[in-house]
Formats: sequence, C-alpha cells, structure tokens
Amino acid sequence: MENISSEDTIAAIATPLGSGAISVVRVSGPEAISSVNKIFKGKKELTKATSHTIHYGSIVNSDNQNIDDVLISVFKKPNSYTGEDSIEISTHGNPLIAQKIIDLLLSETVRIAEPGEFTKRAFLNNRLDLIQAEAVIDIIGARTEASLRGSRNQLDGLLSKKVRELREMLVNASSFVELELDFAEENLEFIGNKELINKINNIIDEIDALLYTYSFGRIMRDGVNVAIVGLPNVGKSSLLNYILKESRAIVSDIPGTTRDVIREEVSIGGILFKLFDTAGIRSSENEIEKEGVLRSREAVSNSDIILMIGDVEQSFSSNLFKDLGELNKQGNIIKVLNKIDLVEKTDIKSDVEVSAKTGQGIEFLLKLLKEKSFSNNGYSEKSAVVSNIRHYNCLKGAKDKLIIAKKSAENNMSGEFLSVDLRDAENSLAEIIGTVTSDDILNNVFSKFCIGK
Ligand SMILES: Nc1nc2c(ncn2[C@@H]2O[C@H](COP(=O)(O)OP(=O)(O)OP(=O)(O)O)[C@@H](O)[C@H]2O)c(=O)[nH]1
Ligand SMILES: [Mg+2]
Repeated sequence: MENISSEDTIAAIATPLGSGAISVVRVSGPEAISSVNKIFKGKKELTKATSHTIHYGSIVNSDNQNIDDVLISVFKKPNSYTGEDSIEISTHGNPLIAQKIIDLLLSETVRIAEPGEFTKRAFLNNRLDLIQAEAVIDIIGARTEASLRGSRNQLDGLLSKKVRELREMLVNASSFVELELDFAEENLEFIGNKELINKINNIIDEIDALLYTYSFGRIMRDGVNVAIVGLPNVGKSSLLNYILKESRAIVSDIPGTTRDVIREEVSIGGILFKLFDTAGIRSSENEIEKEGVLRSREAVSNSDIILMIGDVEQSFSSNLFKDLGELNKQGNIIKVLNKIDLVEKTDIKSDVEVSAKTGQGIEFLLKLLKEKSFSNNGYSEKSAVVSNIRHYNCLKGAKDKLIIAKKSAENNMSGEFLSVDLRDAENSLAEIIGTVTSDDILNNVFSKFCIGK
C-alpha cells in the first residue's frame, strides 16, 4: 500500500478538553522532531535526542516568552505508535496551554490531525492491521469490563490471527485450482474434486463458527437492549428505578404516567444492559399517550430482550403478549409478575415473581436476564470473537462466495468459475484485516475516532 503519511506532519491534543493533571500534545511525521525543537528550550536539542527518551524544558513563543514547562517524549521511526518520528508533549493540564502549543506548531510545516489519523498512519505503516485499529476505538469506547476484555483480545490479534489462518486455507485451496488452469492443455489434475470440496467445506465451517460468535460479540461490545413493557400501572417504571437504584422515572398510581421512552444503562455482571422503560400499552384517545404507545412499540422492535411486566391485579394482557411476539421475532420474552408483596400467593403464571417495592425476586430476574443474553453460544475468553458488523459482513460475503464455488465444483464446472469465486472470497477476508481496502472503508473506519488518536 502506498505510504501516504510520508509528507505531512500532524499535531493534535490527545487528552480530553478539560482541566486535569496533564495535557498531552501529539505530533507525528517527518518534521515532528525538528518543528517541536524550534519552540523548545531545554538542555539538549531534540533533533539530537535518541529514541524513547524524555526531555525537560519549556515551550517558548517567537518573543521568547515561556508558554509552559513541559516534558517531551521522543520516539523515532519506525518504533513509534504511528511508525513515524513522533513527539508527545506533556504540559500542565490546561487545554489552553495545549492549544497554544498547537497554534505555535501550526505556524511551522505542521497541520492539525484528522480524527484517528495517528492510528491510520500506524495502520498504513503496518504497525497494526485494520482489525486492531478498530480495536483501538473499541478500547476507548468500552463501558464494561467484558467489552474492554473483548477489545483487548482484538488488539492482541486474536481475531486477526484467525482470519489470516482462514485466508491461508483459502489460498491453499485456490492454488490447486490455479495450477490446473495453468496446465489446462496437459489436462493434469492436481486435486480431486472431492478433496477440493472438502477443503472448501472446512473453510465454510470455520467461518460459520466465527459468524456464530457475533451474537455474543455484539453484546460484549454494544450491550443488550431490554424493553420494559406492559399494561399501564403494573410497575414498569418502579422496576427500572429499583434496578438502577435511583428514582430515575416518575412513578405514580395514575395509569399512563410514563409517556416517553426512558433509556438508562446499567452494568450487571460486567455486561452492559440498555434498559428502555416505556409507556404502558393501551388504546388511548390522548394524543401524547398515543405517541408514547407508538414509541413503546418501536422500543420493542429494537430490543434483544423484552421484559413483559404484569401485576397481581391486572395479570398479563394475553393480546398484548401475542402482539409483542409479532414485533420482536427473536421471541426473547421474560414474563415478570410484579407487586407480589400484595398477595400471599397467586395462580398467575410467569417466569419470575418480583416486587419493585420490596426488591423480592429482582436478583433472580437479573440472573434470567444474563442467561437470556447468552442463551445461544459457547463462548470462551481465549477464542476469537466477532463483535464488529463490518467484520461480520465481510465474513458473510466470503462464505457466500465459497458456497457458490462449492456448487461449481460439485457440478464439475470449469476451473475458471471456481477461481473467480475463490478469489472474491479471499478478497473479502483480506478486507477484514485491511490487506486490500478502498479509501471508503478506511475513511469510514477512522472517522469514528476522536482527534488525537
Ligand atoms: N405494592 C406494590 N406497589 C407497586 C409495586 N411496583 C409499583 N407499585 C406501585 O404501582 C403504581 C404504578 O407504578 P409505576 O411504576 O408508575 O407503573 P408503570 O407501569 O410505570 O405505569 P405507567 O407508566 O403509567 O404505564 C405506583 O403507585 C407504584 O408505587 C410493587 O412491587 N408493589
Ligand atoms: Mg411508567
């Protein structure tokens, strides 16, 4: 791949824009060291510094005014994050100082970095593959232990390694097909049809196993959407409040209290749950309530799990129950019977009996929630997991092509057909790691980064 990073030198503030102990300005590119050296006063010229050393001094403007005392880390290519000459300037933790330094630098041959450009350069200089670059965004964005561990594994190259293995298997299979094409005149056979089909089947199985991890991987990365729904007044908002341990939603004995969808996040056992408390579903003439009911239905169709709430007085509405099943095809419904504190015992059937008032049964409800989230997978921390929709789509694309190739082999079609589909499959896999990429893919990936990363 062309090394587009060799020309410009880029700079950005790498720390959040608030006051803190330190702020860090990052500079990378061929002029990184010399341009910082021009505004730096210390014991030693930075241009003479060896890689991986730290230098104390001050940043001065053109009038020789001291902007701040700083520590400067020097990294020389190729052993830096970006693979280029890089500098990190640690200043006192005021973003105004960092901004001032950026302004001074920009007057030199330095431009401001685009979002994710440091990591993009790391990718273009082969310091990371595309999966790992995406893992960097995920690490920064991770909000639970589980998603952090998942992205850590990804940055360590667990998924990259797996995809590379698949690609090698594929190259191996298609090399036989190519050989046969090369020697078509001699009519030589390098691999039996059966053996080729076997090889393709093996790869399809491996891809399937990876695709299978997505249901889990997505949950690790993005969390589980849970809609809390039911008739008015059964205690949906009370339940939300109890789980959050705060009085987030208004609770009252007037049916139709909640009109809007209330969204809150909570981490349970290291997994992120996004809870949606909704308006009680009933037919209403009130315009606001009608809109609320519409939004409830929308929350249901976007949810992974539905908490269908009933109470000991109104039970569950069986119509509503059928209706929700229609809206959410996965059918992950947990029937929760609330207000169990009001009765000695009940004949109403449910998956769990709770009281949002006393907390009875909530522990068990949370356990059910966790179990439902992971109902269909055999995940192990040490295996590669697909958590990114882009990776999922590429794998799916590779599989589709392999299925076509397999059919061609089964029907004894000419090797030319096979060869094209196998190559397309290979390209799909290469796209995941970033061996072949278009500018569109790259822009899309790196635009999700923050500035300075
Ligand atoms: N005794 C008892 N009362 C409860 C329980 N949960 C909720 N309530 C009461 O039931 C009433 C309705 O509670 P909400 O949480 O507002 O019910 P909701 O389902 O959100 O109602 P809408 O938003 O109107 O659809 C309030 O008076 C709550 O105090 C419970 O477990 N036990
Ligand atoms: Mg409510």
